Amino acid sequence: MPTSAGPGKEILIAVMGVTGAGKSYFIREVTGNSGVEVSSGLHSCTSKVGSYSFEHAGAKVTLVDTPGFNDTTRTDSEVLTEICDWTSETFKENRLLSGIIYLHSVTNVRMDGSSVKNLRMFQKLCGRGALRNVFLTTTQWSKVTDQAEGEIRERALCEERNFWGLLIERGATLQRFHGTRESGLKLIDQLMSNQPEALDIQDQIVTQKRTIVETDAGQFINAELIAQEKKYKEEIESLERECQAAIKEKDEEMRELIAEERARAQKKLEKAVDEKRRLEEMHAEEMRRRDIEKQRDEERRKEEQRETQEKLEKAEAEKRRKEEQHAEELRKQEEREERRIREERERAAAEARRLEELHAVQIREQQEREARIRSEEQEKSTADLKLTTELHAAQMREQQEREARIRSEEQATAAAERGRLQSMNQSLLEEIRRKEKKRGIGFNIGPVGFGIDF
Ligand SMILES: Nc1nc2c(ncn2[C@@H]2O[C@H](COP(=O)(O)OP(=O)(O)O)[C@@H](O)[C@H]2O)c(=O)[nH]1
Ligand SMILES: [Mg+2]
Repeated sequence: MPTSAGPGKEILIAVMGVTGAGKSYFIREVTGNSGVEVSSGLHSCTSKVGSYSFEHAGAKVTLVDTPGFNDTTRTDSEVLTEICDWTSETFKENRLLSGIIYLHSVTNVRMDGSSVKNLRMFQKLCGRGALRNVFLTTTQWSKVTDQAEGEIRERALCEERNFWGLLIERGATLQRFHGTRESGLKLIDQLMSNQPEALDIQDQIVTQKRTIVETDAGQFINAELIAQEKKYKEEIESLERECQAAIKEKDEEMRELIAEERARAQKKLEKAVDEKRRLEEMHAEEMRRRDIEKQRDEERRKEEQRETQEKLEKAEAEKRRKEEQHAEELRKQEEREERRIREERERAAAEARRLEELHAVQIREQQEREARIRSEEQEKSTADLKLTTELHAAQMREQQEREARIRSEEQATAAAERGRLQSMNQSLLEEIRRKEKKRGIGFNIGPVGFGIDF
């Protein structure tokens, strides 16, 4: 069962093979879409690429019907162009193929030229990378009367390296489609879990920007046409010679047969030449388109460059503006910061001043307090001193008075003593005088020279 499919996911599967292989039949059976046109004869119905989607296993499965390179109504280059347009478009939309179912009718008794050419074209379109997503599928088994015969043909397809052998060696898988929806869904279920891959043609056209003629598939068609041109020219020359011989031999019947043959070869040659010319014109046209596209790309590139330059300049200007704005903001911020610091300093200075003043006031108060205390102490000590002095003075006075009193008392005592002594002396002198008088000697004794000092 598929694992990688999920809701909303698209599984893209291309159905390829020669006209008549059963591509449209397969798609109609699997999708159940009766609108898919299945051919009833040898003429092809699928001349254009057509997509048919249906819901399956929770995913949208899109089957893509492609024209074969043996289309009865279109040339190989037209078919290639049709396929290139579709593959390029889906590649640009990032829609890669999860699988390619390459159909081949098992009723084909042998590998005819168109089957081989178609397979070569398929190889060129697909490349080696996407081969692991390729189912080489045999169809129309119900039409084979002898199953064993069908199996022999299938085995021959796989064993022949020029046909499916090499592709199987390189990763493609052999499958069978039994003509029923169930059988078709079995194939799709196996492809759903594949890793989608790009085809070589998508890479060459979209990524490498080659023209269709320059792609491997385009080169293959071109080489085929050159080979055809050469082959038909040689065929015509040979028929020409045969015709001359018939004329020489006067074989009118043979000459007519050869002339018819030559006319057919001539027609084929003209067709090949025509297609080759168309291919060349297509190439020239594509080259012109590519040149115009290149020119447009160049102009777009220049325009983009100019726009990028403008954007760059704008971005530069914007950057400058932002830088200036930032610088301005920084400057303002710095100014704010400076102002804040200044204010802070001023506030701090004011606070310091206030504190100083407060301190000075406190000191002053302290000093005043101290001075007051000192003065009070001084006053007190002065008063004490005065008191002491007064006390001392009083004591001195008392002392002096006492001394004076004592002196005075002593003086008085001394004076009294002197008086007493003087009176004693007087008394003594009078005594002497009186005694002298009596003996008749008179002398005058004055106060004797002695005295008593105190
Ligand atoms: N029975 C049977 N017929 C088939 C099968 N595939 C294709 N056909 C018939 O083969 C013819 C060509 O088929 P178609 O799908 O148109 O081929 P296309 O050119 O590859 O698209 C048609 O008549 C189909 O009915 C098949 O698997 N079984
Ligand atoms: Mg068809």
